[in-house]
Amino acid sequence: MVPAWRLRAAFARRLSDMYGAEVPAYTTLLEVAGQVNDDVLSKSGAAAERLGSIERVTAERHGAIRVGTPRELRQVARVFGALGMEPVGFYDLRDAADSAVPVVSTAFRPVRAEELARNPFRVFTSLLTCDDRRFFDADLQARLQEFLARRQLFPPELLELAELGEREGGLPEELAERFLTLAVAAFELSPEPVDRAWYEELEEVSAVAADIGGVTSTHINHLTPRVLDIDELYRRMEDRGVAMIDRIQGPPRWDGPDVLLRQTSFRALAEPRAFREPDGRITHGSLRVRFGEVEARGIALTRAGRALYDELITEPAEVWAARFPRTERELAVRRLAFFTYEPVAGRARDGARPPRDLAGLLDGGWVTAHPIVYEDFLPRSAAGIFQSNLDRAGTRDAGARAATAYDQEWLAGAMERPVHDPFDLCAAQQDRSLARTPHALDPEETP
Ligand code: OOG
Ligand code: NI
Repeated sequence: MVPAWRLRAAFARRLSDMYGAEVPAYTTLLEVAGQVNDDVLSKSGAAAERLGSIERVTAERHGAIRVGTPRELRQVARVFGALGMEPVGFYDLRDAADSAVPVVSTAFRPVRAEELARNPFRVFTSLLTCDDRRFFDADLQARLQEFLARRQLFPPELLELAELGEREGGLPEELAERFLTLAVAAFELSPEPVDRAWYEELEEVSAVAADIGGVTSTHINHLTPRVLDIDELYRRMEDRGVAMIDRIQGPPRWDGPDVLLRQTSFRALAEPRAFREPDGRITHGSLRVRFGEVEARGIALTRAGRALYDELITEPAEVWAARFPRTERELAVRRLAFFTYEPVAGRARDGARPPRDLAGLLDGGWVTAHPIVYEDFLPRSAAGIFQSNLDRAGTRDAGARAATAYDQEWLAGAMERPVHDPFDLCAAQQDRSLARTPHALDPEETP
C-alpha cells in the first residue's frame, strides 16, 4: 500500500519534472533557489531551519490551477483528496485586483503538522464565476457554461482511483502508479488546437476567463519553489537577465521576524500553441499564460496579528518598522502569531513555582516557543500575481453583480466537503501544545 503522503510527494515531484520540461525558465528558478538556500544554510546554520527542515523546504512547492464549473471543482477535490490534501480558506479575487479576475479560490493542502512535515504540497485552485454579470452578459454566460459542460478534464478512471485512494488512505503499488500517471497527465498543457474566435471573445472580457473557459483542458499554471532569502533570489534572477515583476508582494524586507508570505514572479512566457481558425485551418501561434513564481514563508499570524498586518501593509515601510513586533517573543506574548509551546525538561527541579503568565513562562525558561509556519495564501498578493501577468485589463461592469453569493459555505457545498478555516487550524495546533504543557496559565492568559 502506498500511503497518501507518498502519493503526494511523488505527485509533486513528477509535476515538477513535467513542468520543468514544459517551461525551461522554471528550471533556472529552481537552480537559483537551490543556490540561495545553500548559501543561507551555510551562513545561518540551525536558524535557517527554524521555519522548516531544509529537506522540507527543498521539496516544497505550490501549484496553481483554474477550473470552470462546480462539478470540475468537485472532481479536482477528489483527486487532491487521494493525495491527503483538503480545501483550506476562501479567497475572493474579483475585487482584489484592478484587472478583471473573475474567480473565487481555495487552497488544497495537508492540514496536520505531521503531514505538512512529510510533504507540504499545496495547490491554489480557482473557479471561474460564470454568472457574475460584471464580467459576462447572459448570452456569453450561457455559451460559456455550454462549452464547459461538454468538456471532460479528468478521465473517469482517474476519478475512480481517486475515490478508492481517498477511502483507503492510499493505493496498492500498481494502482498508485496508474493514478499518478493519469493525475500528472490531467495537468499537462494540451496539444489540442485552441478555437481562436472563442478564445479571443473571452479574452476581451478577461484573459483569465479565456485561459479557463477558452480551452478544453486545464493545466498547471505555475509551480512555486520556496526560498529562504527572496530578496537575494530576486537580485540573482535579474542578474541572469530574467525580468521579474517590479516588486516582492507581501510584508516588506526588514530585520524582524518573517511573517506570512512574500512572493514574486517573472512574466509569463510565450509558449507555442496550435489554433483552429474560423475557416477551419490549423495554424501555429503562441499564448502567454504561464509564469514563474517563488516565495518565502514566515510565521502564521492570529486574527489580531493579521488585522495589524492588514493595517500596516498599506503604510510606508517606516510605519511597519516602528509598529510591527520586532521579536518572536513579542509576537507570542501579544498573541499576534501562532506558536507551539514545549515545557523545558528539568526546569522545575529547584522547587520554584512557575509563573502563570506566558511572558513569565518564556522569560523564566519554563517553556520554549516554536513558530507555526504560514501554510496559506494572501488575497492581495494572489490578485497581484494574476494581474502582473495579464497583458490586458479586460472589462468590468461596475454596476452589476453575481447571481450567486460566493463564500466559504457555498464553496463547501459545491465540493461536498468542508472547507477548513486557516486560523482555526493554527489555533487548534497551538491549543494542543498548551494542553500538554503542565504549567497552568491564568484563564485570561489562555491564548
Ligand atoms: C493563482 C494566483 C495566486 C499565489 O501564489 O498567490 C497564487 C493563479 O494564477 O491561478 O498562486
Ligand atoms: Ni502562486
